[in-house]
Amino acid sequence: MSVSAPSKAELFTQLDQQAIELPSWAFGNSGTRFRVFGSPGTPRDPFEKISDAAQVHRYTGIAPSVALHIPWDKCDYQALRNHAEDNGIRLGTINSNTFQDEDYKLGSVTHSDDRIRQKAIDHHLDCIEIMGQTGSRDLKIWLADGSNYPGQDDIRGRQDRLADSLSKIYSQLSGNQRLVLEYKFFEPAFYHTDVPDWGTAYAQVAALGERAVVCLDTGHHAPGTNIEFIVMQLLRLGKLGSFDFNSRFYADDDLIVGAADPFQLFRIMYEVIRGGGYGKDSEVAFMLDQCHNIEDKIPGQMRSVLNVQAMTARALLVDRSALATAQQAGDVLLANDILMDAFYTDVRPLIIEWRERHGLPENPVSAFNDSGYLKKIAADRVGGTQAGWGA
Ligand code: LRH
Ligand code: MN
Repeated sequence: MSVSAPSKAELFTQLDQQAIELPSWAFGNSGTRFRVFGSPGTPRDPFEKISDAAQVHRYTGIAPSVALHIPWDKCDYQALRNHAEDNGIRLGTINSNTFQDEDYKLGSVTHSDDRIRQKAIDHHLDCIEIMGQTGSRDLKIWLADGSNYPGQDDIRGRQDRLADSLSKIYSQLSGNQRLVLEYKFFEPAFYHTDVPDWGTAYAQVAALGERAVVCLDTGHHAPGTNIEFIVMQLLRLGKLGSFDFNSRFYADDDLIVGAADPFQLFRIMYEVIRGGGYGKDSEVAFMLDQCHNIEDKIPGQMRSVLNVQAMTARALLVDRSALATAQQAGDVLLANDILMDAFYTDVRPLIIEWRERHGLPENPVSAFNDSGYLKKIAADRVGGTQAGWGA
């Protein structure tokens, strides 16, 4: 594709290559320590989560896979895979969970106790076995590991134990499988986190090998962080494996991506495109990682993927050759103006035309709301226990 502003046909070809993975846990109940609100029709098992996720792909055309979280989605994985494929989607990233077991209070793969560390490693080997059944490529590892008080533990020793544990997990991957390490600067640990930033994640995965990459969760940075700079650098280093998209006003709020700062999402997608991280030839996975604490979950997920699509379309419209010329010339205001021109471009008519060409409704959210699906699941899903984080 020429680096000048794409034609409509070129833009549509680019939009055809968008695929955003949905988190199974976004369809269950989540909340805060203050309250986890339920809602009628909330799924009670992974099969109902998959059924709801399939609705998002059916109306938007850009959400063909669902990430699972283990053990929250523990079930007959072959049957779940069949159920997903019967509903036109597939199972995606397998997320491990070493943050809800009493043994992991002071750490999991970083713990100084050999038994506890081996237990955490074995959980990841179980996840790799599950990937064989679900046909998943990525094992995503986010660690709550850290400490709350200075001196509580030897942060150097923990780093060395982390490296050793990750190498034992990495050695069990096969085929095209990848280990994706996610960083987060704090919470639930409040003094230090063992994988707090992109630099630490990069150092750890670089030591493992080429099938070890980094996950960038947009809610996991200190306020004021230039996230698109990190995107640029990880792409430049060939270590950007995936995104966990969400937005926030303060901390890890896990709100709808693009809701708090659509301009930031635009800047991130521009660096993804500029760095070769978008499209059919890219290995970068795009996933949502959100919690719909008070809003309806399925429309919330739809709004989220549509926000990413809209900012991707605007970023694709940047006239990169004119931008390069202005940058070379040191024309600060013109360069900024060229980027802002794309951001201020109303892409909604173009995206509606793209949907028409794919037999998708002009307004996916209202079409879904008019389908009666929410009423049906509220009526059908009575009894049982609504799915949640089980914290
Ligand atoms: C941690 C995190 C991680 C998931 C969890 C649901 O904050 O972003 O990606 O395991 O949320
Ligand atoms: Mn995440």
